[in-house]
Amino acid sequence: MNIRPSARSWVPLLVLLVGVSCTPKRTFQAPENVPPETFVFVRSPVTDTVPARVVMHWYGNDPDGEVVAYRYSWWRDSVQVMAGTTRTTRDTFTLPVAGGVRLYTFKIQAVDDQGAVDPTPATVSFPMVNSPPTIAFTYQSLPPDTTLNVVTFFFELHDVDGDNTITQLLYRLDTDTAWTVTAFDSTYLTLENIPPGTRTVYFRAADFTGALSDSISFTWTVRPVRGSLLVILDHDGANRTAWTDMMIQAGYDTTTFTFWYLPNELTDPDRFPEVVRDIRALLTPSRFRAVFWLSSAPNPSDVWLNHLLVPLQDYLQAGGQVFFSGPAFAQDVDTAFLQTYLGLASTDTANYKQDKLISQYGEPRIARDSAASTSFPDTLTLSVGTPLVSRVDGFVQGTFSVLYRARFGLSSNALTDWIPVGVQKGQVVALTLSLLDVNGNGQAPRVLTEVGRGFGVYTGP
Ligand SMILES: [Ca+2]
Ligand SMILES: [Ca+2]
Repeated sequence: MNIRPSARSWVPLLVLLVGVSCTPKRTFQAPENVPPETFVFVRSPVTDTVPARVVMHWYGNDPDGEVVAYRYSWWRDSVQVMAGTTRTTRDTFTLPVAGGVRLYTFKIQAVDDQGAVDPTPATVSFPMVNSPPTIAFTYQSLPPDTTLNVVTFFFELHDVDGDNTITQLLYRLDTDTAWTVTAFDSTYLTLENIPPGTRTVYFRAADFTGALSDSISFTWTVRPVRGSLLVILDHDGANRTAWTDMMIQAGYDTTTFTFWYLPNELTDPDRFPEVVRDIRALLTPSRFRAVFWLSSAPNPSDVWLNHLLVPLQDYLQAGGQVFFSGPAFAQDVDTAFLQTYLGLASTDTANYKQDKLISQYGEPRIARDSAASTSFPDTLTLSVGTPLVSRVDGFVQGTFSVLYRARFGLSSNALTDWIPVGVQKGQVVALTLSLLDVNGNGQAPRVLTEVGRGFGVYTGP
């Protein structure tokens, strides 16, 4: 098998090469590069004027090569206001159109693969005008008729010249003498320290030229903040009177604490950011030394607590103190939160995840923990009085102090152990029962008294 050309087969090739080299030299004359040609059009409907934000389209042809880039420039009268180079054939431009109608010209030149620039730029001129932005409250985002002195508003803001040209949000309360101007960097605004009473607030938006939107307004009632204790009723508006009575029975003067009712409905996601913003602004130790977070809602997915753990953690880390009382407390609270703030053991977390804690219907018997090293009086007992028809959780292991233990007597597979249902670790006290449900012997209000005394917010006898 012959895999190499034989010596004889090279001969004609050599002759050919020699023959070429013998031909008289002739200068190769490359054809001159033809520059590209550019075309432009504006996609916006050009009526009398176009908005200050405009979409331009263009393209270029090069007869003897390729178009590799485009140089563009914007001119107002004879002044260049913007220029650049791009590889695209479409872009959106926002022109600094201030005041009235101004004539703008767009020039575009294709550049070919030889670096030649179209000597006859494509141009288009049209009158442009800036329009003021528009502002509206986000659908179904308005706060309730009555709030505390912190309220978050959410907005829909638009500008035909480009939403990114909106630069300022302005507001004015009826108690203000002038508009307050804030940099517009989000679609909500949290107002704090609002004076109590019937309030009206006005909002406007402004674009980068200072063009102002119409104003929108909202009127509502602001309740005063009282004392250094915040009592949050979570999904428990129906029991307002019962909780108020218990606070009074506990010895709290109604001027020494502030009620905050979290709305019963969790179903509207638009309300979430509002409540989260408001509670984040409200929950500072300098404003409230302690929080009683109370609920009788049996379904943990209904309560707000689980959705507000981040602001709660911030509050606790800043030195705040919290007492939780509710049947939903342990069922759905993030286990990392329970581990961090109540010392819940990881083994207990595993039990919890496997739903092996107390989670049965029936009537628990509740006892003070005799080994608890707390300031709670041993005589402070709790009793359900009537059978509970809600689930009750408990903790098995952790570094917490046990205030109360419970044992179920009615369930066929009742746990034999007395499981901790009231625990304390530092600045957090948690009772996995609603105090309203364990006042069978009339002692539940005293739990509020003792917890408040420990937190330094109880001012009664
Ligand atoms: Ca060319
Ligand atoms: Ca505008």
